[in-house]
Amino acid sequence: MISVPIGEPSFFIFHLVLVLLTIFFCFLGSASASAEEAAVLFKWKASISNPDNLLLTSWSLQQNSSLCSWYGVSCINGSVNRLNLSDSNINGTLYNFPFSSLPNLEYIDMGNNELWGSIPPQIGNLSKLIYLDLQGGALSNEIPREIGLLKNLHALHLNRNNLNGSIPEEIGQLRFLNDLALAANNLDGPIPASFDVGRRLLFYWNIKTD
Ligand SMILES: *[C@@H]1O[C@H](CO)[C@@H](O)[C@H](O)[C@H]1NC(C)=O
Ligand SMILES: *[C@@H]1O[C@H](CO)[C@@H](O)[C@H](O)[C@H]1NC(C)=O
Ligand SMILES: *[C@@H]1O[C@H](CO)[C@@H](O)[C@H](O)[C@H]1NC(C)=O
Ligand SMILES: *[C@@H]1O[C@H](CO)[C@@H](O)[C@H](O)[C@H]1NC(C)=O
Ligand SMILES: *[C@@H]1O[C@H](CO)[C@@H](O)[C@H](O)[C@H]1NC(C)=O
Ligand SMILES: CC(=O)N[C@H]1CO[C@H](CO)[C@@H](O)[C@@H]1O
Repeated sequence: MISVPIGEPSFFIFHLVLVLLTIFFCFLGSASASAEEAAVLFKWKASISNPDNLLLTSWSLQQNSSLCSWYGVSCINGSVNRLNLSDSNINGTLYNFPFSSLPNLEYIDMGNNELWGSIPPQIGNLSKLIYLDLQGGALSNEIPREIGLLKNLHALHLNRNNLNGSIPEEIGQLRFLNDLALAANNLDGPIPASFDVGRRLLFYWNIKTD
């Protein structure tokens, strides 16, 4: 007969099991989060005009490939925190970019590629975004007003594209923004009144403020 221990030892074992289960589910949680983020980023890669881009070879859903070691991807706790695809010869649009599925993304650097089409309004879903660089592409149409939802944004570089229309009023409400580059587009109209007077010209002329 096996005697089941009662009293303190079983209490201890109960707690041990609880701790182990917690660790297990945390691990499982972050593993499934990264599997989902890998799947949506892979889908975006498949949507670009040159998914065979050699720099993106590591972007694979094979078992031996892990999201956090993909080219240009940096993670915190298994979730994508930084995406740096600057100067990577990417020809494509942002229409399939998983803006709603990368909740921990803080830095996007996709400058100096062949990005075209418009900037989707879903960009406003990246609520933790601090840094957004889409300069040096062929992005067209207007800057979406949803950019004003990126409350943590410090730097916004959209210079050297084909953006048109007026600068959305909402940009003036981004209180941490101190580095705005909009030069070399087809933007027109006045600087929105929402920009505070001290920062106006500096912003317009694309100079960093502090
Ligand atoms: C980018 O892809 C489009 C569509 O496939 C193609 O027409 C265009 O020439 C490409 N641009 C460059 C610079 O390769
Ligand atoms: C993963 O496996 C595939 C197919 O077996 C192989 O071609 C690729 O080089 C491997 N990648 C890594 C990062 O080991
Ligand atoms: C990573 O996850 C652990 C456990 O959930 C948490 O305590 C820690 O603050 C997280 N680290 C960051 C940088 O978010
Ligand atoms: C992205 O990588 C380039 C080249 O390594 C580097 O110059 C740039 O500062 C990086 N951008 C960010 C936001 O880390
Ligand atoms: C911006 O450009 C697009 C096409 O490139 C055009 O349809 C649209 O009318 C332009 N918008 C403004 C405000 O000029
Ligand atoms: C999940 C989420 O925040 N979705 C939003 C993404 O952005 C679009 C366009 O702004 C909204 O309509 C969604 O509600």
